[in-house]
Amino acid sequence: MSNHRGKYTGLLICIALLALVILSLYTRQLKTIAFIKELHVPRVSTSASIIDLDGKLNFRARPHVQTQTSWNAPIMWELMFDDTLYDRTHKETKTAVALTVFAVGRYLEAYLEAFLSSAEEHFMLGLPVTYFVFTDLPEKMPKITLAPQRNIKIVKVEKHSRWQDISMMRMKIISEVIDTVLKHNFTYVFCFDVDQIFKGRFGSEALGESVALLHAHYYKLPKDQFTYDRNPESKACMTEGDYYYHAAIFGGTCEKVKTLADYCYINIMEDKLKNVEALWHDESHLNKYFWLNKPTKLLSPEYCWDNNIPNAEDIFIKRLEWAPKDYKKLRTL
Ligand code: 5GW
Ligand code: MN
Repeated sequence: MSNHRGKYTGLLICIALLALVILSLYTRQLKTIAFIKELHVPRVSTSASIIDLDGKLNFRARPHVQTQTSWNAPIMWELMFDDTLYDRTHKETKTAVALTVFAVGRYLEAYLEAFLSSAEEHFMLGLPVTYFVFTDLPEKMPKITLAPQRNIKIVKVEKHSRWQDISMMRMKIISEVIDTVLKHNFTYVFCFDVDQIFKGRFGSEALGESVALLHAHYYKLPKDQFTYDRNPESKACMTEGDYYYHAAIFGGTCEKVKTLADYCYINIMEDKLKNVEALWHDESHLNKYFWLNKPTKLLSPEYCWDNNIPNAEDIFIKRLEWAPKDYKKLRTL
């Protein structure tokens, strides 16, 4: 009898917790959405159609690296693709791309200018691109000269006191901005860390329905060394996986990226209710998402290289590099 009652109480607590998550999601959402709605985005005529040229890739161009996954998604390495074919086709179909980037607190002055001005030299040149910059310091925005067909929108966000929360709240805000603005205006959205600098072409070959990045430090390591979350208490826990993906870049169609962001945010919140935090925060949840929902395209570490890695023989072109980090300066409030 008392055993029965215990079960009921457990069930009730679970329902109450879930209701709490949904309520908190909803009320917070209302606040940010009110703000995002004020964003005026000029409607570019964009096509909803997704272009798939990946069948034309040369999977044999790079014999020393893996160029395709077991589920037949391409892994993009230099020499595999014809960049002019991708660019021409995307221009013809009027593909429009949104890039989201967060620059909160000290990250704005430390990184944003170099990130944006290098993006103007290398990111999706020739296509309409709008940068969505999320910051708590809009008045400190650097002045960047933009090429025609390229725009910047600044969205003010709160500064969270714990740095783990800044990196986690990105998922919630990305989901909201896709739902309120991006899905009406852009075919694809790419989400970037700000602490990196473009150094080479990062072009339309990187576009796809659901795009993940191979982490530069792990792409050559055996699976048992991947730093997945292994704590069964966390929703991010995984005992097996395909690759170790880097959360510094992910992208895809608005619909797919919203699904990813919602998944990560809900699971982060559920962990929070249990006082659990995944090993590598949003990245752990992102890895779980891509294990359960296979990406349709993978980017090689040529798309996000760390120059501290001594052996770069597989890296024919550095398209984006990690910016140097001074953790002490950046992470003290
Ligand atoms: C600050 C301290 C610790 C962790 C994150 C932050 C932080 C991150 C911040 O104060 N402001 C900020 O805008 N961010 C955004 O979150 C940046 O876009 C940053 O690139 C991204 C992820 O944080 P990172 O780059 O410090 O994380 P790792 O995993 O690349 O070291
Ligand atoms: Mn980073």
